Amino acid sequence: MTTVAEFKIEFLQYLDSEGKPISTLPDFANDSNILLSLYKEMVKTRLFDAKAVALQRTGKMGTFPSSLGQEAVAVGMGHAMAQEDIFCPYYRDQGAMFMRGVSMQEILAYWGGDERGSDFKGPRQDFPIAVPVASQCLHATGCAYAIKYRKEKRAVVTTVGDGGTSKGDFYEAMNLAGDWNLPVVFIINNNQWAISVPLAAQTHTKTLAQKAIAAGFEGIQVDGNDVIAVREAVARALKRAKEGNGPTLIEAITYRLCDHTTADDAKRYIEGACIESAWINEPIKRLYNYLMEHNLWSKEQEEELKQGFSEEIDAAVSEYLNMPPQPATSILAYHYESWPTNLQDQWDELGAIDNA
Ligand SMILES: Cc1ncc(C[n+]2csc(CCOP(=O)(O)OP(=O)(O)O)c2C)c(N)n1
Repeated sequence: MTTVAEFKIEFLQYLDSEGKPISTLPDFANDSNILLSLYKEMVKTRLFDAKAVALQRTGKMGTFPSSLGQEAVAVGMGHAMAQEDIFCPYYRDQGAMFMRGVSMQEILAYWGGDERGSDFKGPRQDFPIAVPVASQCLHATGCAYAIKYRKEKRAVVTTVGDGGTSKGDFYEAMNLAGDWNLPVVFIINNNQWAISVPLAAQTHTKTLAQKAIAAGFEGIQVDGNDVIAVREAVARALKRAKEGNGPTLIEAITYRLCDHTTADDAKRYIEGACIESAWINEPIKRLYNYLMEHNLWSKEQEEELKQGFSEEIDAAVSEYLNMPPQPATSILAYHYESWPTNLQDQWDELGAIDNA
C-alpha cells in the first residue's frame, strides 16, 4: 500500500494568555499605533455588546448575539481587510463591522427588527448580517467569482461558526471556491458551541481547518483570542487571494463567554467551571497586559477610553431609540425586484396596517 496524500495543519499564536510573546511578533506588531487600535476596537466591541444585551433585557431591542470573549476574531480580521474588500458577515461580527464603517445605530436597528439596519451608509458593497447558518459562505463564493471574472484586485471575507461548518452550504461554498481558485477567505469562529451542541458532538474531525484540504486549499488554525495572530493569518490569506492563489480557511479557536443569544440560557448546558477557566484565555486582558508591560498604555488612558466609548454608545442608542418607525410593509419591501404573486395577500395585509 502507498500513501497518496498527506497533510498538516499549522497553529498560529504569538501571545500567551498572559500577554507574553511566545515567538517573534509579525512586523505590523512593531507599530504601537496598530496594536493600540486593535485594543481599542476590542474594548469598544465589548462595551457595545454589554449595552445591546441590556437594551434587549429592558425590552428595547430584539434578540442579540453577543461576541463576549470572541472580540479578537472580529477585530483582527476587520483590521486586516482593505476597504475595497467585501465582507459577508454572520451574526457575531459587530467588531469587524464597526471597522468596516457600519454604525452602531445600524447594528442596533438591525437587531431591533428595522430593515434600515442592513442598508449601511458605510460599506455599500458589504453584505447584511446573515442569520441562516452558513448561507453567507455561498454569498462569499459567488462574490469572489464575480471579482475574479471582472479581474478586480480585491477579495471576499466570510465568517461562520463551528456549528455552521456541518452545513451543506459551507461545504458547497468551499468546494466551488477551491475548484475555481477564487479570492475568498473563510474564517471559522470556533467558539466551541453551536447553541447547546458542543464541538465534540458536532463533528469527529480533529480540526475544522482540515476541512479545507478536501476542497483543495490550505487550512490553518489560529489562537482566536490572540488578535495579533488573527490579524496576521487573515492578512496572509488576503494577500494570497489577491495574488491569484485562491482561498484559505482559517479556524480561529476561541470560547463563547456568554449565552448564545439573549434568547438562550447557557447555564443549562455549560458548567460554570468551564466558563471560569475559559476566562483565563480571553483576548482583551492578553493584549492589555502586553501593552502595559511595554509602557504603551496606562490606567488613566484605559479610563478615558471607556468613558469616551460609553458616550459614543449612549449617543448611538438614543439615535436608535429615536428612529421614526418604518411602515409595516418594510418587512417585505426590499426582498424582490418584481413582486411574487403568492405574497400579494400578505403585502395587502401589511399595507392595511400602514393605512389604518
Ligand atoms: C439554516 C439555519 N438552521 C438553524 C438555525 C438556528 N440557529 C441559529 S444559531 C445556531 C447555531 C450556530 O452555531 P455556530 O455555527 O457554532 O455559531 P455560534 O452561534 O456559536 O457563533 C442555530 C442552529 C439558523 N439560524 N439557520
